[in-house]
This record gives sequence, C-alpha cells and structure tokens, in this order.
Amino acid sequence: MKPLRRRGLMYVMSSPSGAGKTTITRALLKNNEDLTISISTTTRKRRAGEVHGQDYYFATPDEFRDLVDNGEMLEHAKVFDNYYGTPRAPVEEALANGKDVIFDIDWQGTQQLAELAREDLVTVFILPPARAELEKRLRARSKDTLESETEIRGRMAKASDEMSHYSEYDYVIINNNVDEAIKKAQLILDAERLKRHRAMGLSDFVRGLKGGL
Ligand SMILES: Nc1nc2c(ncn2[C@@H]2O[C@H](COP(=O)(O)OP(=O)(O)O)[C@@H](O)[C@H]2O)c(=O)[nH]1
Ligand SMILES: [Mg+2]
Repeated sequence: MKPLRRRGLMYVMSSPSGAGKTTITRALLKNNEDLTISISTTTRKRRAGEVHGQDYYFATPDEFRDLVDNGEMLEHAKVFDNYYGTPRAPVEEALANGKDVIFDIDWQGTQQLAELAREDLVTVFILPPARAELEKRLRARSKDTLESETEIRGRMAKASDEMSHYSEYDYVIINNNVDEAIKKAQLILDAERLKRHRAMGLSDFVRGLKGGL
C-alpha cells in the first residue's frame, strides 16, 4: 500500500516587527526539510546585508504594479509606505510538489490568503512579552540603520496597529523565550499536518482496511 499523500499547507506567521518572527521562521526552515519559505517582492529599499532573491525580490513601484496587473501576485498590500506581495508561481509549485510553505506577511496579506484558500491556511500571530521589550528590540535594531526618534515612534505605532489584528489568527505565541517559541511553532505545524482533511485518499485507504466493502 502506498503511503497517503497530504495536501501541502500554508503556514502564515505575522507579528509586529521586533517580536522575533524572523528567528522563529529561520529555525523552522532549518528543522523541516519539507518546508519552504515564500520570498516576497517589495518596493522598499534594500537594507544592508539583504540579498535580492533571498530576503526579498526588490522591485520598483512600476515593476510591482505590472506584477499585480498580470496576476502574478497571490496577495499584496501596502505596509508602511511600501508595497509587499507574494509571488504566486513559487507557492503553487511548492504546494504541488507536496511541500508546506511558510509566509512572513502582515494581517492584510493573511486576510487575502484566507479568502483564497482558508482550508490550506494555518495562521500564527507572534506577540512580544512586553511593550518595553518590543521598544528595546526596535531600538537595538535601529542602531544599525541610524533611525531617528520619530521613525522609532512610527514603528511603535505601526506595531500597535498590527497587534490589534491578533484575534484574526488561529494561534498566538507569546515570545518570552525564543527556544520555547520555536518549539510551539513546531508543535502547531506537526499537529496541523495531521489534520484529517489534509490526507488525500483517506476514504479509499479505510475501505481497503475494511476489506474492500
Ligand atoms: N501582505 C504582505 N506583507 C508582507 C509581505 N512581505 C513582508 N510583509 C510584511 O511587511 C512588514 C514589514 O516587513 P519588513 O520590511 O521586512 O520589515 P520588518 O518589520 O523589519 O520585518 C512585515 O509585517 C512583514 O510581515 C508580503 O509579501 N505581503
Ligand atoms: Mg521582516
């Protein structure tokens, strides 16, 4: 008997910036061979250390608009003052090859994916343990980019805005401790992979177990 195949799932991680989402996502990718990340396209400026095609695909606003107009984006949204979107083809290809796909997208993108494929979607919202901690992480990060106080205030306001959408998600992880948060994200993935509706050919399989009747 062939092993049962499973529908690939779309695993969405959202959080305000500075909640530890990138660390958690990277750990999951490292620990799960059959998981692949969706690399987004954005019009925002490339930061030092970011690699085109690895962190993001960087595009001009005109290029971005063309991609949207040609139906090449699965979802897209304006975040801060920039556009972000999920290229459609790599996601469809990964799912067709039986892989699960992880997404680092905001609440707007999550809502759009839910409209397209709610059954295949698993959504997790990551919260920082405390406001002071969030501010500390944003400040530490801004040292690299010499952000002004106004910009940091702006990021805190944006974080509040993003966090107000936590209740639209299936799961919430409070990131008190990153190793614990990674474990929780893995548990969710493992349990969701076992959902009955993701198994293909289950009724035939059970019919066989019952002796073909
Ligand atoms: N809707 C949507 N949001 C995205 C996409 N890619 C990234 N984002 C979100 O855009 C926000 C800003 O991301 P980024 O510019 O990397 O800054 P960060 O806050 O330091 O991670 C984050 O909330 C991401 O989750 C995308 O393809 N679609
Ligand atoms: Mg990011």
